Amino acid sequence: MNIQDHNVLVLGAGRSGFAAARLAVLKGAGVTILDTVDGDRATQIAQRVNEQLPSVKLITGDAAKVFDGKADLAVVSPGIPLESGWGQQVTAKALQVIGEIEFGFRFIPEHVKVVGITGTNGKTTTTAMVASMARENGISAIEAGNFGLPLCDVVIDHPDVQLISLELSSFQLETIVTFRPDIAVWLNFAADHLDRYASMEEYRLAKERIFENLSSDDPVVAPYSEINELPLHDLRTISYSISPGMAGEADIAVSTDGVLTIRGREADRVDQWSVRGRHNYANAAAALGACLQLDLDEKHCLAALRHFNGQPHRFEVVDIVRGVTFINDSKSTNLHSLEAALHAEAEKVVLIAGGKDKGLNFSSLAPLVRNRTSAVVVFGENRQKLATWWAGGVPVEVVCELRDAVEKAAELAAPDGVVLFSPGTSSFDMFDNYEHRGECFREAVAKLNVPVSPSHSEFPNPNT
Ligand code: UMA
Ligand code: ADP
Repeated sequence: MNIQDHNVLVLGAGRSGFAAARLAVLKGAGVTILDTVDGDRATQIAQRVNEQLPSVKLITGDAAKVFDGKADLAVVSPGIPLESGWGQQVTAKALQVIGEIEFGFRFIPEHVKVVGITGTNGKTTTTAMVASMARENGISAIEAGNFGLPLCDVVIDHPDVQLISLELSSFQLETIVTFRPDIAVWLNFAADHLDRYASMEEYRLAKERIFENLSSDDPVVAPYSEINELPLHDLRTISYSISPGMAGEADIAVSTDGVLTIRGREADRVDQWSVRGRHNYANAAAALGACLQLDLDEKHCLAALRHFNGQPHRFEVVDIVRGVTFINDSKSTNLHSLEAALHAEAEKVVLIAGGKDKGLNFSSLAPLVRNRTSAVVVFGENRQKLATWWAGGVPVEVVCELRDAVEKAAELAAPDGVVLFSPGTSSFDMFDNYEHRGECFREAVAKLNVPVSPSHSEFPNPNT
């Protein structure tokens, strides 16, 4: 793609927008960045642009909202819906409108392999697994995309990379045009992001765009049970499954007693792997499917799984306190991830759930909650609703703060039990983000380890 002396308009000055602007400048374009933010954040952006991209024109706040200049190319950040009034208005006079993934993709050398990974849950974990399997094979691989590192940054900063394990959100897929991964991985689909999409169908169609430029030789890795529902036409599929009795059906399967089979042949046992939880076996099977299609060595891929410990805040064991295991699954922000977490452990758990009330109805999970938990502690904005939906069967305790939830759960857990923190909704009622929420959980668990001083507990100071 030649953009020398073209006018490039970049929408959004976050990670994607900044990376796209860097790449456009490097390729000789004249660049304008628009960002509707004002105040301190706008000042910070201006400082960064002045220091690192002095040739770029930056327009923020109200001036950005009314911008109506022309451009040869507009590159849109994923957090900005193209259908939004502003998105449409400012891109109306651009000759071409694409997203950051499409823009970066146009500059990736042919020999670099791209594994594109999408799905409602498991993208980050699977993206990291693919990269770690590739590295175990001696290949220089990097995780990028929704994972956190914009594709345009990879193009600039990692010229020697051989494989890009690319996490793709529906937001990013909305604005592709020619993007075509060497291998597409479809993990699963469930309700989410209904604040951005008018319907589940619209959300699904955005995700399914990962397949739209594939040709019949390009492999697609997908769950066995979903293959017939995907728009794959004549594409080559590699199926995987963690459902019972699938060893002879799916190309890659994990049986209920933990045996991994590849095309029916016993290849490994999941008790050799470091990750915990059945949903992570599905992610591992998908990652393996992609890597084997790249002709990576199976033994090295399986070796990677032996020391792949998962990603922080995703079904992560943070501590064992007086025999009780505490699992931090703060990244569980929808019903589907909560459901997976409840299925993940063999024994019943004490569940801590709750958070922002984003309009989700959790009543459908009541039977599973009764089956898979010995007690539940709910906290956060939607706590009363959860308590009502899940009442009956197992004790449901209602508390306000996460710290109290951890203490209560510790009391309720059996001596060798498991406390599972899988909120099932977003964190913005009480925390900056899911990472902050996960750190608070970790701190609350650490406090359980601190012995309470007898003078404090038995003889409280009446003045405090
Ligand atoms: N902005 C406007 N006007 C608007 C909306 C936003 O000017 O109407 C500006 C904001 O002021 C801000 C910038 O746009 O300065 C932010 O752009 P962005 O929201 O696209 O965020 P980036 O920093 O570019 O990060 C994006 C992804 N964010 C989103 O999709 C919301 C990151 O995914 C991704 O890691 C990063 O690109 C690199 O590829 C995050 C995410 O939350 C992790 N993703 C969602 C998820 O996983 O559920 C999809
Ligand atoms: P994503 O990047 O798609 O959000 P993550 O790997 O960050 O996926 O995991 C998000 C949440 O989903 C975590 O709570 C995690 O435990 C859960 N999860 C991971 N893999 C799966 C899966 N295959 N199915 C359902 N839930 C999953």
